Amino acid sequence: MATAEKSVLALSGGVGGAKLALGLADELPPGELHVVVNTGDDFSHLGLHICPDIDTLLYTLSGNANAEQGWGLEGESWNTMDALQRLGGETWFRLGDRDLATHLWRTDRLAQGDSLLEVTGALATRLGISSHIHPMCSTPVRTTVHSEERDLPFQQYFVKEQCAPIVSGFSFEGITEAAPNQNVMQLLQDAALSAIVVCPSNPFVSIDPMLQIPGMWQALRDSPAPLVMVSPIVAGMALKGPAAKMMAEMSMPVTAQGVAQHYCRQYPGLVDYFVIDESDATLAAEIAALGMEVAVAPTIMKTREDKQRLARFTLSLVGA
Ligand code: FO1
Repeated sequence: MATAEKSVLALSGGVGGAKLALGLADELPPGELHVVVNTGDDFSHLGLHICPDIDTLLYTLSGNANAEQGWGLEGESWNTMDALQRLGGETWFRLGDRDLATHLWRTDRLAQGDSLLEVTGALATRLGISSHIHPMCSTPVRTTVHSEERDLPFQQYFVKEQCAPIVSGFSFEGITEAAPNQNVMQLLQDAALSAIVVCPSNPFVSIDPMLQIPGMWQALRDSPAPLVMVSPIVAGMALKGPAAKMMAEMSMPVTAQGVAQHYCRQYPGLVDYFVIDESDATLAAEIAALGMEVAVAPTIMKTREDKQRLARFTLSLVGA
């Protein structure tokens, strides 16, 4: 996939990452943003192929996301779930009536032999999205959460058990056989790529699955484009989701520095610039000692303007 135009590549999980992806899409000319998305949260449920992070990106970038809930579509109705409940079916994972259309359409297209890459591209086009959304790979990778008592499939941990089990680690079934999305690999070698932005997503269950696909993190490190990462931990709390709880349970410091240390240890030389929130400014020197340029900015994204401001900041850091 040769890109004549300039481009920026973002790595994103679901809600937190999609916020910055939206800011980047707003700030860049149409078609310049590429987003590689975690598929470790995907699962098969009620016979449907569900891709939560891809759908959060699709709905956010097309302006249809339920911002309050953090997942699914705005203005959703729940008639199917109500009917399913009456039948005694499984309703712990809430699929809205309109959201169901996405899962039905995707599942049908996959059954007809299309790849997840093709199906995702078609969904983005039909939703009027000019950015390019790339699933991290086409073959199934499934995140397993290891807790003290047992191992749990990701959605069971996250939704059914509301992140209550104490985690001791994670594994990604299918990762060793997974091949990185070739469109992403080509983009990483393209001179037109001006920046790689790692959005403030969960390091362990959103970003790690992407980086651990064989060859992926090394290709990101070796790309001529500089890599900017935005800390998902601000003032000892996660911007969204269970990242802080997971860090505490794995005896890691629950700080932006703890996040930086994780990436330094696992992926040496990957991160060029690490963006921390103003409230964490005192950590800058210690993080810089890990071998990254540290930049301080307001990173909490409540409004659309907050998202655009952080996007402009990350892009300006690398002159993109
Ligand atoms: N998250 C929930 O907390 N409860 C749900 O019932 C739920 C349903 C759901 C349906 C479709 C979809 O695409 C996402 C959904 N999510 C739900 C969100 C999702 O499980 C998580 O946000 C991600 O996997 C974590 O990034």
